[in-house]
Amino acid sequence: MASAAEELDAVVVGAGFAGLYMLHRLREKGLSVKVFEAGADIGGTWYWNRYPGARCDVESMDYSYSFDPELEQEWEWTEKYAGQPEILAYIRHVADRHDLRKDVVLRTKVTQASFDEDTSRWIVRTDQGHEVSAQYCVMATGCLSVPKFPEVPGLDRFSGPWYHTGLWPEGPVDFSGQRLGVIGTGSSGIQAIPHLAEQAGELTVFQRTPNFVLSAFNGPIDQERVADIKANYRQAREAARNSIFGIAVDMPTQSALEATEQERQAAYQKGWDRGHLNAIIQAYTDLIFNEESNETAAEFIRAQVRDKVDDPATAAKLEPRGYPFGTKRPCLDTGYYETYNLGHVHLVDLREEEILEITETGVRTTASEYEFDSLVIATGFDAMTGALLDIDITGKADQSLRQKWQDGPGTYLGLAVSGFPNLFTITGPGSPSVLSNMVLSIEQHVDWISDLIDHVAANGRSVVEAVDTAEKEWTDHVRAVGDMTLFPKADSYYIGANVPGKARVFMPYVGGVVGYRQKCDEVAGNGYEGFELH
Ligand code: NA7
Repeated sequence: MASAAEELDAVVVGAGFAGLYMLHRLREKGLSVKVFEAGADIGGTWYWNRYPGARCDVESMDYSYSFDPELEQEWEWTEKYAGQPEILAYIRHVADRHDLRKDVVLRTKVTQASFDEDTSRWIVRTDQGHEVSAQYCVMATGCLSVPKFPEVPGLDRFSGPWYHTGLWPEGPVDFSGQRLGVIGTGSSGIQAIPHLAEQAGELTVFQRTPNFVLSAFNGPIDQERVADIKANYRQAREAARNSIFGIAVDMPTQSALEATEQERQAAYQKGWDRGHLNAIIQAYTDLIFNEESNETAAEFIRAQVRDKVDDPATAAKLEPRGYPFGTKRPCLDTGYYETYNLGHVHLVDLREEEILEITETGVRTTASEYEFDSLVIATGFDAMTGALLDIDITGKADQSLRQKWQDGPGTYLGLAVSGFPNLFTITGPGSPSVLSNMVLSIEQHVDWISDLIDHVAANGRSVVEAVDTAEKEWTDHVRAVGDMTLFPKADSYYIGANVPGKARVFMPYVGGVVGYRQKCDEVAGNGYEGFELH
């Protein structure tokens, strides 16, 4: 255990993709850094989400660090979309390669961070009794790291084992022959369900909102494509940086309504066959802005559902309706819809019957009582702000972040918060974050923060703080851009709708990775306008 008030240059909270790269960059400058990580190992999201079928929905060649060109060449991904074990192995490899583990304290949760105005330092405390004092505090806590549970009573009473997808145990879990219930059909549920169906004797899925599920067409990685990317990795990375979602795709030039029905079908089919999260949404310029255009893509996907699911009544329940395509994160699947053609897999539509409680033996709804041996809870996360507000963070004048963000998060560029000097949030609310290739956005944030820290030192100062007016202006801009799109029309975690009582505010910046990067570079180029140095 650390001695009381150990003095550091920086504390980083979280040892996932973001925290590990931040550690690397800060240590390169010769700063003393400690990373606190709640998990028993490094990896963040990829440590916790080890449910069967857990897989990235960004292609392996894109979802990887770019800062180490040798690593880029050496590492060999085996699949188009890497599974959780492979991504975790990659993160561990990077940590060993750069000797990062020695500064990571595992099994340790940061509980409190307070800015001491007398010393201009952060005092950070953990559940293991650490108390450290640091000039900088970097929150690399992840956007999807605080699990959300169903809002119905009784999970504690259920007599069988239950598992949240985001807190999956390390050891093997065997559902062979069991009566298994799954609550939730977001990416986690959709990835897990085909695997769970292989084991379970009877599998019952509780669906509240049907999702738009695109086929991943996953498989062994295309070696020709790998060779091509590796030969031109710098250009490939640059293209990704200059894209909307941090993944380079051909940019559309036409509105969906300008195309004929036949042209649209061909374009959507091409996007579908590509097996890619953004290929359909970026088939036309206006799918995310215009409901009528959006509906043409939505209907194309519904037709795929009808095609794949044998029973028309089940297909009708699975057809996504009630919100525009793309405004809740679409899912990439392997065999999801086909799973409902198996005789032992049942779908309960929670728009027809509501869950009232979880009982000792299963789930009771307004229509029926279902008995289970085990339950899988795939109900997602308190996204974007959950992990930040989980920590008791106090800035200047004893203002708490929880207080400040009561009506929704306000940040400058999603990176900094006024009143909280020398505190940075990697992929924080107000940055492209969950609407982008996270690894790419993480690298951009870490590099930018790292340059800002250099700037502070080069100016002989020790404190940097976002200016209140710059924060307000940026936060208004984030909302205004969100309002130009169809995103606010869905009850998504992007808008906090999945957590009862959470302020309904659109949190990620949807202006695109390329424009966001330009803005950050512009701010830096103008002497870090919107920040004050002390
Ligand atoms: P998501 O995408 O938030 O999905 C959670 C799912 O759980 C979704 O279908 C929810 O329905 C459902 N849910 C949530 N609460 C309940 C209750 N109380 N009752 C029934 N169903 C409920 O989380 P995931 O873990 O699947 O994916 C998170 C991200 O990981 C994903 O976006 C990718 O980036 C990877 P709802 O739609 O809210 O009606």
